[in-house]
Amino acid sequence: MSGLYTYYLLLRPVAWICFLLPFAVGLGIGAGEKTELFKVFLATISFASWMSFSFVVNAIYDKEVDKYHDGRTKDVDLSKQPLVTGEISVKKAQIISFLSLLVSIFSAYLINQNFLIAMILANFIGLIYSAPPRLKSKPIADVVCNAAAASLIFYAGMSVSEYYASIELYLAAFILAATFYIPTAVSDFEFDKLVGLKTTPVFFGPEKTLKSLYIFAVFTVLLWIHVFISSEKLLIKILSPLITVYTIFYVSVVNRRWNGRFLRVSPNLILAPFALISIILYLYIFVIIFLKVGG
Ligand code: GPP
Ligand code: MG
Repeated sequence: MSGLYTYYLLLRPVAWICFLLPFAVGLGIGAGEKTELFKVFLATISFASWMSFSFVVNAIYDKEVDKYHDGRTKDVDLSKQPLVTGEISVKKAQIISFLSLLVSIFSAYLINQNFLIAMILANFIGLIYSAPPRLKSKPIADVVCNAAAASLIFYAGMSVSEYYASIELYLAAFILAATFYIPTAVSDFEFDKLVGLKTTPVFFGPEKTLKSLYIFAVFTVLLWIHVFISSEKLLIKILSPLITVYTIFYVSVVNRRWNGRFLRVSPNLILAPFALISIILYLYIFVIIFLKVGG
């Protein structure tokens, strides 16, 4: 196995796409007069280092459970992650995670105070999600951690340009993130149950958890319709109908894939559209910056 691939399995950059989307949407919504190319660059470094920190900490604390993974429904086969195979030592992984944390916080410090606070909190959630109190193994807390992390990184994205939205937008982001996260937790159900992780679907049962998804979806759709009506931002006007339609599509696909015993949804159902929209948003941000410089 090549050295680079070992680090790919440790850092899992493809899985970062889940959080890149809310970050890029935040950057995009904030983009305007105050946006600076250098700050967008630094913020992206801070984002990537936060993800690196969170995933390396996750690999360290999941070392004993990941070895039982069957390789399905994930971005990588976790049983081949380098702490399980011994290719990277725990000590080395700890050093990588610590350096990632330092880079994430230091680059955030160079941007502004609100961005720094958001990144400190995001890194803190990344830590307690996997390390004791290990919220990933506590019902509801696992969903709250992921939804809170997505909302925080969304806020962080906007704060790069010192743009701040009304509370409903953060709430809409939180509920949306929970709606998208829950099915991924249900598809992990068999594995999590096997290794003794008390995630939301393990605690409530996968069927009940999937049923709750309808309620989450209704709230998501209502909140994004409200956001669409109340916001004057063109980008929000464009994104909210897309979000509403994709939420309905996603929830209906997920429910059709449930076979009464387990859920198999391809991670690409999230990763592909999230990656595409993130790329478009970065291009949009560059256009805004260059128009500003030119004009
Ligand atoms: C992997 O968790 C997910 C993360 C490390 C990201 C969480 C980051 C936050 C800031 C909340 P997992 O162990 O539950 O899933 P997997 O089985 O894919 O490793
Ligand atoms: Mg893990």
